[in-house]
Amino acid sequence: MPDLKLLYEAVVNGDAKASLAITQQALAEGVDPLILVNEHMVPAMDEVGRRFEANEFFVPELLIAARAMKASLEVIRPLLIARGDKPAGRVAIGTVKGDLHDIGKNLVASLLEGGGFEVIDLGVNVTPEKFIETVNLKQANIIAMSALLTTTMPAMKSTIEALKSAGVRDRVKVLIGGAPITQKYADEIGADGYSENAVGAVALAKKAVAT
Ligand code: B12
Repeated sequence: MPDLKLLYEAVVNGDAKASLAITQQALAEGVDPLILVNEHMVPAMDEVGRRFEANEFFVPELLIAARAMKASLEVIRPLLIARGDKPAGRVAIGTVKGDLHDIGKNLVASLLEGGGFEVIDLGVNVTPEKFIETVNLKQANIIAMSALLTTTMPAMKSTIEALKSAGVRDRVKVLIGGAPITQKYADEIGADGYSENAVGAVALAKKAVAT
């Protein structure tokens, strides 16, 4: 079994080659992919964020750490998706307008697929109009929005308002998440659910389609 502390270090140091190699070895030895993500890779990104705040890291370091995390997620993603069975609902997921962070959103998307949902991934910088179009044209019954910046959080509120103005708010459940989001904020803007992590997102989505 590889030393998984090295996975944490590989992500923090942006060593994509090492991150991928350790991930592949751990998976080959039967380590649960979610343990790799939740106990090693996500804490590594938190450390990267901490160093960025402390001016020890700058944007290039964030980028190479993200690249290392993505290299590992490429091999983990199919395994998470393979856990699912029949579609439980159709989710339109995206990172809100103005925001380019997609690692957390991609993880949520993979776990939702693994949880049996059909996922339409709209990518990053998604406008309210795009969400509405997906509800209308693709009959999505859940909208999942991600935001990582305090400055882009208000785009969640504008999207919910735009859904109301377009007359489709009652056709969808709206779930939100991302590092700066809280339950209090979700309540304030009238979202139907919030979770602080991707595993919780699946539970939320299941609850949303059951009600
Ligand atoms: C990697 C990173 C980047 C990368 C992103 C690469 C990519 N492809 O995503 C790059 C370099 C591009 C970047 C850019 C910037 N970043 Co940045 N970034 C980060 C960093 C280090 C990690 C984010 C991450 O991937 N975390 C790991 C994932 C797995 O966690 P997560 O996204 O939170 O997702 C989990 C949960 O939140 C939840 N979740 C997420 N979405 C959803 C959705 C739903 C529906 C649900 C239910 C749950 C859920 O589940 C996920 C899995 O468990 C964070 C620090 C941090 N710890 O958050 C800063 C951070 C978010 N960035 C920050 C900043 C300031 C920026 C820049 C403005 C920097 C600059 N000066 O240019 C730009 C903004 C660009 C833009 N317009 O978006 C700040 C934000 C501060 C603030 N309060 O707003 C942070 C917090 C760093 C810091 N501590 O200062 N960044």
